[in-house]
Amino acid sequence: MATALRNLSSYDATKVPDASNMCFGIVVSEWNPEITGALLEGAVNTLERHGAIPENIHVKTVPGSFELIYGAHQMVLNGGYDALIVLGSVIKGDTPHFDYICQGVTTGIARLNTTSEIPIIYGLLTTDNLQQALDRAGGKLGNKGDECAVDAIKMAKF
Ligand code: DLZ
Repeated sequence: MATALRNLSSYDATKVPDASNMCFGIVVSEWNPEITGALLEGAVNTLERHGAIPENIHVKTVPGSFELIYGAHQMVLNGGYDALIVLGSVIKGDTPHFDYICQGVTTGIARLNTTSEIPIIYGLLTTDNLQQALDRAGGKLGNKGDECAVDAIKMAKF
Protein backbone atom coordinates (compact mmCIF):
# COMPACT_ATOMS: atom_id res chain seq x y z
CA MET A 1 0.00 0.00 0.00
CA ALA A 2 1.30 3.44 -0.86
CA THR A 3 2.16 5.52 2.20
CA ALA A 4 0.01 8.29 0.72
CA LEU A 5 -3.03 6.14 1.58
CA ARG A 6 -2.05 5.56 5.17
CA ASN A 7 -0.91 7.80 8.03
CA LEU A 8 2.34 6.45 9.46
CA SER A 9 1.37 7.55 12.96
CA SER A 10 -2.04 5.86 12.98
CA TYR A 11 -2.24 2.48 14.67
CA ASP A 12 -4.36 0.45 17.03
CA ALA A 13 -2.72 1.05 20.42
CA THR A 14 -4.63 -1.90 21.95
CA LYS A 15 -2.57 -4.24 19.74
CA VAL A 16 0.78 -2.94 20.98
CA PRO A 17 2.36 -4.98 23.80
CA ASP A 18 3.68 -3.35 26.96
CA ALA A 19 7.31 -2.31 26.40
CA SER A 20 8.26 -1.58 30.00
CA ASN A 21 10.61 -4.59 30.19
CA MET A 22 12.11 -4.16 26.76
CA CYS A 23 15.41 -2.61 25.69
CA PHE A 24 15.78 -0.90 22.32
CA GLY A 25 18.69 0.31 20.24
CA ILE A 26 18.23 3.03 17.63
CA VAL A 27 20.81 3.83 14.95
CA VAL A 28 20.19 7.16 13.27
CA SER A 29 21.90 8.76 10.27
CA GLU A 30 23.22 12.33 10.41
CA TRP A 31 22.40 13.03 6.74
CA ASN A 32 19.29 15.20 6.30
CA PRO A 33 19.22 15.92 10.05
CA GLU A 34 15.91 17.81 10.05
CA ILE A 35 14.31 14.60 8.79
CA THR A 36 16.20 12.03 10.83
CA GLY A 37 15.87 14.16 13.99
CA ALA A 38 12.09 14.13 13.57
CA LEU A 39 12.11 10.38 12.93
CA LEU A 40 14.13 9.85 16.09
CA GLU A 41 11.84 12.03 18.17
CA GLY A 42 8.82 10.11 16.91
CA ALA A 43 10.40 6.73 17.62
CA VAL A 44 11.53 7.60 21.15
CA ASN A 45 8.20 9.22 22.08
CA THR A 46 6.24 6.23 20.82
CA LEU A 47 8.45 3.69 22.60
CA GLU A 48 8.00 5.64 25.82
CA ARG A 49 4.25 5.99 25.27
CA HIS A 50 4.09 2.20 25.38
CA GLY A 51 6.09 1.89 28.57
CA ALA A 52 9.74 1.77 27.50
CA ILE A 53 11.89 3.57 30.04
CA PRO A 54 14.35 6.17 28.72
CA GLU A 55 17.38 4.33 30.16
CA ASN A 56 16.44 1.35 28.00
CA ILE A 57 16.47 3.28 24.75
CA HIS A 58 20.03 3.60 23.45
CA VAL A 59 20.65 5.93 20.52
CA LYS A 60 23.78 5.84 18.33
CA THR A 61 24.44 8.12 15.38
CA VAL A 62 26.24 7.27 12.15
CA PRO A 63 27.40 9.67 9.40
CA GLY A 64 25.08 8.47 6.63
CA SER A 65 22.46 5.88 5.85
CA PHE A 66 24.99 3.49 4.37
CA GLU A 67 26.59 3.24 7.81
CA LEU A 68 23.28 2.10 9.35
CA ILE A 69 24.24 -1.46 8.44
CA TYR A 70 27.53 -1.38 10.36
CA GLY A 71 25.92 0.51 13.26
CA ALA A 72 23.11 -2.01 13.58
CA HIS A 73 25.54 -4.92 13.30
CA GLN A 74 27.67 -3.51 16.13
CA MET A 75 24.60 -3.08 18.32
CA VAL A 76 23.60 -6.68 17.61
CA LEU A 77 27.09 -7.81 18.66
CA ASN A 78 26.94 -5.67 21.82
CA GLY A 79 23.84 -7.61 22.83
CA GLY A 80 21.18 -6.80 25.38
CA TYR A 81 18.56 -5.46 22.95
CA ASP A 82 15.09 -6.82 22.26
CA ALA A 83 14.89 -4.97 18.95
CA LEU A 84 16.78 -2.39 16.93
CA ILE A 85 15.52 0.43 14.74
CA VAL A 86 17.52 2.06 11.95
CA LEU A 87 16.50 5.55 10.85
CA GLY A 88 17.71 7.38 7.77
CA SER A 89 16.60 9.60 4.94
CA VAL A 90 17.93 9.27 1.42
CA ILE A 91 16.76 11.92 -1.01
CA LYS A 92 17.14 11.40 -4.75
CA GLY A 93 19.79 13.51 -6.44
CA ASP A 94 21.09 13.85 -9.96
CA THR A 95 23.17 10.67 -10.01
CA PRO A 96 22.49 6.95 -9.46
CA HIS A 97 24.05 7.24 -5.96
CA PHE A 98 20.54 7.22 -4.46
CA ASP A 99 19.81 3.80 -5.94
CA TYR A 100 23.06 2.29 -4.72
CA ILE A 101 22.63 3.57 -1.17
CA CYS A 102 18.98 2.50 -0.96
CA GLN A 103 19.75 -0.93 -2.40
CA GLY A 104 22.80 -1.37 -0.18
CA VAL A 105 21.05 -0.42 3.04
CA THR A 106 17.97 -2.47 2.22
CA THR A 107 20.00 -5.57 1.39
CA GLY A 108 22.28 -5.09 4.39
CA ILE A 109 19.47 -4.70 6.88
CA ALA A 110 17.50 -7.55 5.32
CA ARG A 111 20.54 -9.80 5.67
CA LEU A 112 21.06 -8.76 9.28
CA ASN A 113 17.47 -9.74 10.00
CA THR A 114 18.21 -13.28 8.89
CA THR A 115 21.51 -13.61 10.74
CA SER A 116 20.68 -11.86 14.02
CA GLU A 117 18.58 -13.15 16.86
CA ILE A 118 16.75 -9.86 17.24
CA PRO A 119 14.57 -7.96 14.78
CA ILE A 120 15.93 -4.88 13.05
CA ILE A 121 13.23 -2.46 11.99
CA TYR A 122 13.78 -0.64 8.71
CA GLY A 123 13.17 3.09 9.04
CA LEU A 124 14.78 4.36 5.86
CA LEU A 125 12.86 7.06 4.00
CA THR A 126 13.72 6.88 0.29
CA THR A 127 12.11 9.85 -1.38
CA ASP A 128 12.28 11.79 -4.64
CA ASN A 129 12.49 15.13 -2.84
CA LEU A 130 12.69 16.90 0.52
CA GLN A 131 8.94 17.57 0.70
CA GLN A 132 8.12 13.86 0.47
CA ALA A 133 10.52 13.24 3.34
CA LEU A 134 9.03 16.06 5.44
CA ASP A 135 5.56 14.62 4.81
CA ARG A 136 6.70 11.33 6.38
CA ALA A 137 8.74 12.79 9.24
CA GLY A 138 5.95 14.35 11.25
CA GLY A 139 4.18 16.02 8.31
CA LYS A 140 0.87 15.32 6.64
CA LEU A 141 1.52 11.57 6.32
CA GLY A 142 2.57 11.08 9.94
CA ASN A 143 5.95 9.99 11.20
CA LYS A 144 7.84 6.90 10.05
CA GLY A 145 9.57 6.93 13.45
CA ASP A 146 6.24 6.25 15.17
CA GLU A 147 5.57 3.33 12.86
CA CYS A 148 9.05 1.88 13.47
CA ALA A 149 8.61 2.10 17.24
CA VAL A 150 5.31 0.23 17.14
CA ASP A 151 6.83 -2.40 14.85
CA ALA A 152 9.88 -2.75 17.11
CA ILE A 153 7.69 -3.43 20.15
CA LYS A 154 5.55 -5.93 18.26
CA MET A 155 8.58 -7.73 16.84
CA ALA A 156 10.39 -7.76 20.18
CA LYS A 157 7.37 -9.64 21.52
CA PHE A 158 7.20 -11.93 18.47
C1 DLZ B 1 26.83 10.38 -0.12
C2 DLZ B 1 25.40 10.47 0.32
C3 DLZ B 1 24.45 11.10 -0.50
C4 DLZ B 1 24.79 11.65 -1.84
N1 DLZ B 1 23.17 11.23 -0.11
C5 DLZ B 1 22.80 10.73 1.10
C6 DLZ B 1 21.46 10.85 1.54
O1 DLZ B 1 20.58 11.43 0.89
N2 DLZ B 1 21.15 10.32 2.74
C7 DLZ B 1 22.05 9.66 3.53
O2 DLZ B 1 21.70 9.18 4.61
N3 DLZ B 1 23.33 9.55 3.13
C8 DLZ B 1 23.73 10.05 1.95
N4 DLZ B 1 25.04 9.96 1.55
C9 DLZ B 1 26.03 9.39 2.49
C10 DLZ B 1 26.12 7.84 2.44
O3 DLZ B 1 25.02 7.25 3.11
C11 DLZ B 1 27.41 7.39 3.19
O4 DLZ B 1 27.46 8.01 4.45
C12 DLZ B 1 28.67 7.74 2.41
O5 DLZ B 1 28.61 7.23 1.10
C13 DLZ B 1 29.93 7.18 3.12
O6 DLZ B 1 29.85 5.76 3.21
